[in-house]
Amino acid sequence: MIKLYGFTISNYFNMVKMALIEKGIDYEFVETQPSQDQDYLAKSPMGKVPCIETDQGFISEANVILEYLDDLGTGPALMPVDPFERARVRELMKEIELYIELPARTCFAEAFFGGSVSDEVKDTARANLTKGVACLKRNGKFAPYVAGDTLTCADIVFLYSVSLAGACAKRVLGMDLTAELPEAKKLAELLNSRESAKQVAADQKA
Ligand SMILES: N[C@@H](CCC(=O)N[C@@H](CS)C(=O)NCC(=O)O)C(=O)O
Repeated sequence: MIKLYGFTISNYFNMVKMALIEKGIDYEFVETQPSQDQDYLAKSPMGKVPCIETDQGFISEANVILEYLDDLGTGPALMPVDPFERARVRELMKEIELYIELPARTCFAEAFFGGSVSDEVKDTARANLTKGVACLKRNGKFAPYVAGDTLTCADIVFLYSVSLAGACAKRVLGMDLTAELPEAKKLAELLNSRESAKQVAADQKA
């Protein structure tokens, strides 16, 4: 059985958890904090969560894990079959992580952990987030899912990245991240109404 390492507050962890639930794959939860200990680095080479343990070994990086789970072939597909459409889903996942999640993360210390970040960092984050959201508006289909008419891995990344980045942007930058992207609000509602997302949210709350 797959073991899922991480903790329920982690948005990246929750992406993998939602995918496991969507696909109906049994897993064992191993509560784990990120760590630079040699033991954990042997599992997750950057010491980050999530990672999963399979019969063949460990895999880290959330969107790689999402695709691996889909490749197992159990449950509903979360990636298109067509190579071009698959690439489009990967493109969206990468854009969301690089241009929305990561700029927002530069302000997480102030948003969520009682720290503070400089005005310079905030200005850079604001500029990068504005570009990242414009990219998502330009490239997302929202029909109603981010890559088209079917739920894909990109929706899972979207749900847990854009919501957290939005909360961070509001708190630290006074910015409504999706003000220009009402489609994103609708999609988040749609995704949050799925049983998988409800379960993830309930576990997070607990
Ligand atoms: N690119 C990684 C990012 C994972 C990540 O940043 N996880 C956070 C927890 S939400 C973490 O482990 N942070 C500790 C660290 O960066 O050392 C992925 O896709 O899984």
